[in-house]
Amino acid sequence: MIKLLRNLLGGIIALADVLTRGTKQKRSPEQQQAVNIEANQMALYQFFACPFCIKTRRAMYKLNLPIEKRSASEGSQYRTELEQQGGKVKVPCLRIEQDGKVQWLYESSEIIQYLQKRFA
Ligand SMILES: N[C@@H](CCC(=O)N[C@@H](CS)C(=O)NCC(=O)O)C(=O)O
Repeated sequence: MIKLLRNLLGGIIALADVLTRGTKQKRSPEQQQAVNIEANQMALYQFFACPFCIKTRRAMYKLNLPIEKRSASEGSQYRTELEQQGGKVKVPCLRIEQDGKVQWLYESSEIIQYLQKRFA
């Protein structure tokens, strides 16, 4: 029951987010292409209705970052990956691949700060 209410509330927040997102950051086609290539090296492990994930997805949208979203719902392959490779099942978590190394960044505020520093 609590889970259902939590998901319902999360769904409402997710809808409100989509309706109030505003505009994306604009770049030249060349700049955006370069950003897309970098974003391709990342993936966000998340739950659809988690408020911390919604906050993070909102920042990704505003920064115009086409980062793949991977649902870490129960029983999913991505949940197992997150637990085994990231170290714990907590979302959001940003998987960053760079120079042949993989980093798992937890905490919505840290993820947003990282993305703003790198792409804003
Ligand atoms: N301080 C964290 C909170 C993240 C958090 O509490 N995430 C919850 C979902 S809303 C979670 O992953 N819980 C583990 C689980 O449900 O298995 C952040 O800002 O990212």
